[in-house]
Amino acid sequence: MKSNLKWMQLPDEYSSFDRSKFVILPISYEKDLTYGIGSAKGAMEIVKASEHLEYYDEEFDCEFFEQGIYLEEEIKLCSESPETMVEKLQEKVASFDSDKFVVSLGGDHSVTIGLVKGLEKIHGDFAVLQIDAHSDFRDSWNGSSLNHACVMRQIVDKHEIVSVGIRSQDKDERKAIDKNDKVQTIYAFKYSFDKVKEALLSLKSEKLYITIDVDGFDPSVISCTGTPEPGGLVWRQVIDLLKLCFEKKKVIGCDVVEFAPEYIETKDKKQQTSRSRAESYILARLISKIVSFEVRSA
Ligand SMILES: [Mn+2]
Repeated sequence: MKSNLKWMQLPDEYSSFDRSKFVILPISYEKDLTYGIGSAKGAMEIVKASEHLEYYDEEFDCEFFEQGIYLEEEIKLCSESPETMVEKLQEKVASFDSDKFVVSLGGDHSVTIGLVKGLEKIHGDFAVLQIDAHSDFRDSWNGSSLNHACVMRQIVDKHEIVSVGIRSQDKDERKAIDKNDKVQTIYAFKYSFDKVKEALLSLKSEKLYITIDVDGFDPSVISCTGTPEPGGLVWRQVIDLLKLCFEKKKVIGCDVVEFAPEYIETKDKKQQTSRSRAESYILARLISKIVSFEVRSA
């Protein structure tokens, strides 16, 4: 059954596929997680929260929906193998024309493997900026190399990587990253805007894909995620660094992953906790900022 949900409940004029530059792609997928669960439901909670967004962005002085924002049907992949998930997302993303800007929501971080493969077919060469608490650079995890702990390791052979906000890793990951000259890591404890700028300017590719694991944020901003880590990036830091990406590079798309909403059961219904509801809204707002950056920089 097709749902009637629309991003921000935009009228048809601003939300039909043909007239929209932006495509929101909600993904439900989680497998073999490390600690907490629930990222399968993250995308649709962000979509529902988008209903409460203002149509105007004060920072960029623009009505960012004007180029159109189309909401795809939710892609449900929880019962699929990691291999099938990667294949299906790759096909889906490769089916869009290069003038669409795809914003994928949800799932655990392994979805990025499929999304990036799909974008390779459209855009060829590009670098990847990762906002994350974890390096995600393991060779395999729980018996699979297509696991959320291995995402960047899967991507690095074809793409330069800038990782920002990292504050949790394994010794072997550290060794692998240090000897791989395609990876630049800006650890959370050494974070500065200038370091991000320097890293972006050093990239060979003009094009950039952005993957945002919500645990890159400090838990005071986003706590509903499988593995929250203290000492992360705050809202303003993330907004400023994203803005910089759009100023310095041609951003070709992005994803926001690992949001795991929390629920409480009352006698007649199950609903998000107030914290989780707030975070769904914060992430919807993050998407409207990203759309604004692209509208302003295009
Ligand atoms: Mn991650």
